[in-house]
Amino acid sequence: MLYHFLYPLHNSFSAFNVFRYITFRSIACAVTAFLLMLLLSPWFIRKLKQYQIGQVVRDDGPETHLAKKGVPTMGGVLILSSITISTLLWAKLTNPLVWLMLFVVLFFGCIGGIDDYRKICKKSSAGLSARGKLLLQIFGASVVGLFVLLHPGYDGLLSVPFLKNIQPDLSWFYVVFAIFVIVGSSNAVNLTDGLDGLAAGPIVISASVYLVFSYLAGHVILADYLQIPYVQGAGELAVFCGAIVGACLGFLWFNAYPAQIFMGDVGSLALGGALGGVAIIIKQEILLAIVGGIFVMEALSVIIQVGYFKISKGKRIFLMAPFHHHFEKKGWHESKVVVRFWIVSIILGLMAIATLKLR
Ligand code: 57M
Repeated sequence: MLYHFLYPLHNSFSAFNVFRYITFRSIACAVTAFLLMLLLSPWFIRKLKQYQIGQVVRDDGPETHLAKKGVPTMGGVLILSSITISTLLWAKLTNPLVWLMLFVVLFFGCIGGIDDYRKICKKSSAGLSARGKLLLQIFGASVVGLFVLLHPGYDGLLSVPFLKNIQPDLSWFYVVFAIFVIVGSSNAVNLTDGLDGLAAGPIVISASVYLVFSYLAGHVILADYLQIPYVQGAGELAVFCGAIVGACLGFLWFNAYPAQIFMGDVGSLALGGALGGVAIIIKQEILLAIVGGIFVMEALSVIIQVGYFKISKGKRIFLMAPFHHHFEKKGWHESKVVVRFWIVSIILGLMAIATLKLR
């Protein structure tokens, strides 16, 4: 919004020329989202306590988690508010990709919010049915897939890291692929969000990497030089990624151990869906498996554990899934698990950026 009001005045006020630069607006957006979280979280935490929107903790988890009962949750409502406000302030609002990503993050946030509300406020043992949640996620993801496939200037080509000359045209199957990436990412982040700061850290790292890739994908000269797909208008998604980085850093300030607030499904499903959506739109889908390796590992640990549990009629491969609980059961303190997962996430993020030169 600020771009549309202030950049046109740059002939009178030369300083306003800065609003044309995506780099400036991405950083400003991140700082805005961060400050909104820092300023509003104490008030929001008080409100969550006042309305008794506290975490219900299952009794079959690590014993240390029982002490977390009642911790205010649904902090994702504030995260998504900060992301939306900052993006509306700093992004070019004539760019359809900005609105598409705001739709994704808010639609997936609503799915998570309904789930949280049913679980916490209605004290029902379960939130949305798994089937209901999945169908809603598939619908949200299919909107992105159809947009990319049908919108002029976009296509169903799949880019493969390291292999610049291989770009299979998935055509209509691209919608199915987009659903797999976005729904998979949403649920993987949801499973990861099981320790203080465990989800927010890798989200900040992943969104930072996608901020860089969005900028490059939207820059016709740099995209050509780096031999990555040029995606018209993708640069504005760097501003959106900046909002995610800033909002999650601000959330981490209060979610760091011992957490004063959890993000809830409203946050984890939305942020995972947003990462998947950006990956699809800027055509860096497979890259998400690298930079979001922590999320992939956590989801795979559950798939392997549940699958083996059923096949072996009750045996387990891990002490507990998702993977972070396995290390807790091995005696690692929660903070040690989280910081070590962050370290792995940073290494994966650096490897993801390195793929730019490995083509
Ligand atoms: C998402 N939710 C956390 C919080 C957060 C199939 C099975 C693997 C599903 C899985 C599951 O239920 N996943 C749901 C994980 C929960 O966090 C809430 O959920 C939101 C994110 N969706 O924002 O509101 C708990 O996580 C802890 N937490 C923190 N700090 C945070 O910043 O400490 C969360 C955020 C919170 C809090 O304790 O209550 C969760 O873990 O439920 N199930 C599991 O993850 C369970 N694993 C399991 O059942 N494993 C079995 C299966 C695979 C056979 C096994 O390995 O044998 C574990 N989760 C819990 N208890 N809570 C273990 C049992």
